[in-house]
Amino acid sequence: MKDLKCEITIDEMGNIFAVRPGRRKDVPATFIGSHLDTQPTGGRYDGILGVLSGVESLKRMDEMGLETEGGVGVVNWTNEEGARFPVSMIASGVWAECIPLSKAHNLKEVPTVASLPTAASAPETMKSALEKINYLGDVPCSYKTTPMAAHFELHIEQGPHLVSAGQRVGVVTAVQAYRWFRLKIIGRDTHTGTTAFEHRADALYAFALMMVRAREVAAAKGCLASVGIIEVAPGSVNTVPGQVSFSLDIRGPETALVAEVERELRSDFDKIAATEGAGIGKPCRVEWTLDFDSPAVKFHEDCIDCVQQSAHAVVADAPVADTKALVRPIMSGAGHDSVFTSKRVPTSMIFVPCKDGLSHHPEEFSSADDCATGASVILQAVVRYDRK
Ligand code: HGY
Ligand code: MN
Ligand code: MN
Ligand code: MN
Repeated sequence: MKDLKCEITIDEMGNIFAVRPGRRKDVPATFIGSHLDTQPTGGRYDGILGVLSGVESLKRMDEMGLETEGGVGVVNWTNEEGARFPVSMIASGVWAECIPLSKAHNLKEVPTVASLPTAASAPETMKSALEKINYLGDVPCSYKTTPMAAHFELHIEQGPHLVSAGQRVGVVTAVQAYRWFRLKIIGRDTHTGTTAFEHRADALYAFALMMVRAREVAAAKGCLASVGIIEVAPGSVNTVPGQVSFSLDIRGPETALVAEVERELRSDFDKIAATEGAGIGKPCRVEWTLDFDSPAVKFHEDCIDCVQQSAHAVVADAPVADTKALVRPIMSGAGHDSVFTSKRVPTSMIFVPCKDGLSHHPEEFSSADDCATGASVILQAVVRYDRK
């Protein structure tokens, strides 16, 4: 960024905004945004491609000597993944004034991540982590303080559809709904050698039955239910676990379906808990905590149209008969910062294919050609939008 003449600000969520000024100072800049944070075993493209496409776009504008009407900016949204601080898309959520700053700053590091050699020695809050790396800016984190004319995001698909159909660009029309919970099953610690099955309140056995049920209920409704973090206590070979805490990520194409899965699992988990330990009159019980709720989002037609035209223009010189086949509408299975920016400003998003549809994995890969195609579409869309 050093050779780009940009105005850089960092806000109180650590979001970094770099704006290349345009002719007019009285209108907000148009932003290209995504995130640089990743997963414990994340890849090199999820989020990072989007931010780099923004930097590359500003460089290309400089090389072309292009003067835009409004400014054009790049934004790196903090903690989009929710891997280190367990609420995803939180910094764009605070910017959109959909999540309170206090909730974000008080988030405690996920213990498994806190134990990673690269993370801090003891679990810390998001605010202290931002202070430690000097990313706790004094600019309020809000769309009112850092207004945007529009937000464009380039991302790898993180799924199999584009790559299996040989398509080049996915124009994101919608993002599925998802909810994140923390659950705790409370049973009773007992000796593994002296306690018959019917005299146990085995929290881990109850958890195993709940996992099977979660997949059955979610699959029946075309949804997904996943557990990514589990902690078993007391954690001894010869003590039946009396407590299991775990994360639950429920996703579906419609908000109502996710709500139905949640409702059904709450009742089914209670039934499973009630049977485990009934023999001793001390059945297990389940506690739920909702950490995050992102309803399904549809992007506005006008925004989709802007990137649609740019995508066709970019692939037009591809050596294939029908370029229409190279660009397709697509729903996103993953959450993105565009979910929250779309609540406040015109937002559009495009995908490029990734190898085997793999993501949140070290072998995540998108070819240089696909990355370049995506970045060209974003550059074209921003210039097109600026000239509207
Ligand atoms: O969880 C997600 O969909 C994204 O990786 N934040
Ligand atoms: Mn991402
Ligand atoms: Mn991700
Ligand atoms: Mn049921």
